[in-house]
Amino acid sequence: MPAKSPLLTSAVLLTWTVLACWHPLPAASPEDKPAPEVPPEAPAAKQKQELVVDLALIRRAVVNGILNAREGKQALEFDRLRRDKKANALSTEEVDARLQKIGLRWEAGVALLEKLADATSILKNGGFETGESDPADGWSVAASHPPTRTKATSHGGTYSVHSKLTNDGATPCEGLLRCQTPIVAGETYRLEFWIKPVAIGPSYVSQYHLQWVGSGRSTGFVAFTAKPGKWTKITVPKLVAPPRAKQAFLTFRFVTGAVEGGHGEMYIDDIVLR
Ligand SMILES: [Ca+2]
Repeated sequence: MPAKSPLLTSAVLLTWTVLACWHPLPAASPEDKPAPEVPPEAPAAKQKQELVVDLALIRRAVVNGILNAREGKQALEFDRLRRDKKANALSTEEVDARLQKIGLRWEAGVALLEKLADATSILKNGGFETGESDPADGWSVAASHPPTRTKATSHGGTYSVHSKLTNDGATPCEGLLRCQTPIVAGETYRLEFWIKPVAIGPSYVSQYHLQWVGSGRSTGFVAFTAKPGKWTKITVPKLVAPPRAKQAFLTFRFVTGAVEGGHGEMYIDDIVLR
């Protein structure tokens, strides 16, 4: 057997050493990039999470004034119908017969379940429907031009909150809408709300700010906007409560800059954190 050349032996050893030490780096994924703490203005969720309709949820919706007792019963029965239809491919006649028994049209049933989804929110009175005074139960307002509760328009129910700012000369205006709710550190939350801008004038900015009380962290002020004239849903997914966070302190800020003619007007409704 011919002796191995020392050169070949060294080459083999080197290859083995390199192979043994080489750990391929994982492929770069979007998560590797330093992501902003929260995504900026995000479009409405394309896929809604499946709503689990049970008696506890119905009870919560009724207690919070999201549905009345009759609607609660209808929502429960409609959800059963929806599931049966999906599983058993019911005929049109069978669906119609059951809808008649429930006392609903299909679209009305879907609308009830959408309202019911708000009952999964950990924010109380996100639709501003309850409260004797301005702004509404569970909310506070502040700054030079505080927003007001109104019946002028709403996304859901009767009420929404309105902010209208018009600079006097170049003096800026600001309105704050706030609420606070207990949260669980480490859990992932999702913020949803509806806005209807009326006018977005020079220097006008609308923002949300979520402070994780107890952790010293926040999302910072994040701007949101939409086309004036119609209700638009803003969704902020994947808000992870940091360690030691005990409460979420949510602020909506409407503000103009120090410019002549600065103005802006917006309605906000159905604010949900879940
Ligand atoms: Ca409302």
